[in-house]
Amino acid sequence: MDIERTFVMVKPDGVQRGLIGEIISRLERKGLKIVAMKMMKIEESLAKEHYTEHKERPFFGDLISYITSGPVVAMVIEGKEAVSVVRTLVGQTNPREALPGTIRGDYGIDVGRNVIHASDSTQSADREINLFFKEEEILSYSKADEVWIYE
Ligand code: IDP
Ligand code: MG
Repeated sequence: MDIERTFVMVKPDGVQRGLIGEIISRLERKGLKIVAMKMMKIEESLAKEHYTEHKERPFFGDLISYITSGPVVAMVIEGKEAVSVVRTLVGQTNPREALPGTIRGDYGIDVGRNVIHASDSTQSADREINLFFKEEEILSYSKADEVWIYE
């Protein structure tokens, strides 16, 4: 089975708007497994490292202010093809273009307030997981429902 790990984060707007539970519920109900999770305030240096691919973009400064503006909930999510499965649940970057039924489609309007982050590839996932979590913070365990989720 193609079990992958991906990095997911409820962004400061998601926390402030009381959407932590809603977002985690959607990931759980899909059948994904949470293998690490913490609430934290992102330091500017970590924010810049996390979003380094966007450092030349005009919105970079606003993005760093946004992501460091309040607590976030960072997670490592595991499952079969978890990277693309979670990106599908999250929806398009611009919430106005994201389909209803996706997290951004249901909960956002502006691209600079799009509620959630999820890694876009397995390489990004590895990089982002290593930025936010130590190896010992990521748990390996079986869930009782696995046999009902995977054939
Ligand atoms: P993603 O979060 O869907 O992977 P990216 O293109 O990697 O989208 O952009 C990272 C984040 O930067 C977005 O989630 C959004 O918060 C912000 N962002 C992207 N494009 C814009 C923009 O044009 N204006 C303002 N913020 C943007
Ligand atoms: Mg991205």
